[in-house]
Amino acid sequence: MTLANLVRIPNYDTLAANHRELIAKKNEPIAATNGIYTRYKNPIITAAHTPVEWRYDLNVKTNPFGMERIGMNAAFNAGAIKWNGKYIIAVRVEGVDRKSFFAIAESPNGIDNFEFWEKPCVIPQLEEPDTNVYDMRLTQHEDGWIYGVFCTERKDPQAPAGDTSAAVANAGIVRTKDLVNWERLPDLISNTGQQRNVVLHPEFVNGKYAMYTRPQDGFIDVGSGGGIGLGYIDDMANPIVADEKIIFGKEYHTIYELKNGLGPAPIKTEKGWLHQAHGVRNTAAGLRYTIYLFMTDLEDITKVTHKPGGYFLAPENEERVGDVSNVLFGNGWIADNDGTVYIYYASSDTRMHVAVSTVDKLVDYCINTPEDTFTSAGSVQTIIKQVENNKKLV
Ligand code: M1P
Repeated sequence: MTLANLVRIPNYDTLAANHRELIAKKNEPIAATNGIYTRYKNPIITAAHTPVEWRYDLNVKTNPFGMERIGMNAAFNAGAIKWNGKYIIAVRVEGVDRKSFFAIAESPNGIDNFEFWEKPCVIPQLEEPDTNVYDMRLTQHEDGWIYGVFCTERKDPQAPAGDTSAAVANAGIVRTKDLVNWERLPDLISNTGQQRNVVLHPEFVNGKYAMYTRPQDGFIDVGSGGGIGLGYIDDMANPIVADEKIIFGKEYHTIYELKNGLGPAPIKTEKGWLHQAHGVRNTAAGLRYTIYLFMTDLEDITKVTHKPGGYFLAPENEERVGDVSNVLFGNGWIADNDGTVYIYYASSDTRMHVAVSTVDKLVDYCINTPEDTFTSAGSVQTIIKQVENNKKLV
């Protein structure tokens, strides 16, 4: 018997063994595929992946029943980056207290064995502290920093006395060189109301930082705002976003009819910038979030060049159920040097998954998938055109 065995909660060995088993579990591709991407069977990160030490006081004197002291509710909406040869995700972990925070997890291969680093990220606070932070987008910028742009949420100071839920959302900004020490920069300064789903473009544009935005009138409702915007910042230490213009608006009777927002920073390809976004529509069962792709011009990043119709990824099977059901949300992907793309997406605000494709396939998908015609008759014509073309081949 070591001293640790005597003073540690008796169930520690079981907890640690189960945790190790979960992390070591191999993932496997799901056979059914549309040829565009391959989904994988197991979620890559869940609340159960958080370290035992975050959740349990291991001292038998202060925790005689070996009970969980700090519960974790969900692990989702992760930013991603390949760094020092490892597949890194900056996960939105949510405790049972409803507070989200960021924690880094890494994998040797991008599809399984994701393991959280020892401690969650410490995000320095501004004069007005964040009440809640979530959905970090990581951008390896050509200025040499890794930026994390996330949503910071605070109570709405204009809310009437009895309203204890109204909030104000804005973009918080941090930067780092090691993913451990984070320098906090001022929050985004924009003239377009609240902001969520804000993403930094990886390259300078005419010597300026380019920032994708998502202006909104209210906290949930985008109101007259909405759409994916793009504006420019001279200095990230004074992040005033100027010349903000909507480059991809919401549109009636589409999968982004109610609202949309950019996912991760775009991937540069020979044929243009490859973008991932989420689109939201309303249904009798509530909001439905799906993921879609589009491309913009290499030189003029305001110009959308390819708009494949419909969604790219939508919730399936168990992905459909969770804290906020019928939601797929993506804010992280990694394009490897060999062209493989790891698409990290969250289901129903609860857990993280991976789907794997390639740059070539995703570009082909964007260029050759028919666009939405915005009418049923148009959809029929799109199908008939393909059938007619196919007839020449059989
Ligand atoms: O609950 C679904 C998503 O809702 C928000 O996204 P959006 O701002 O586009 O509506 C975010 O809070 C996101 O975290 C969440 O997954």
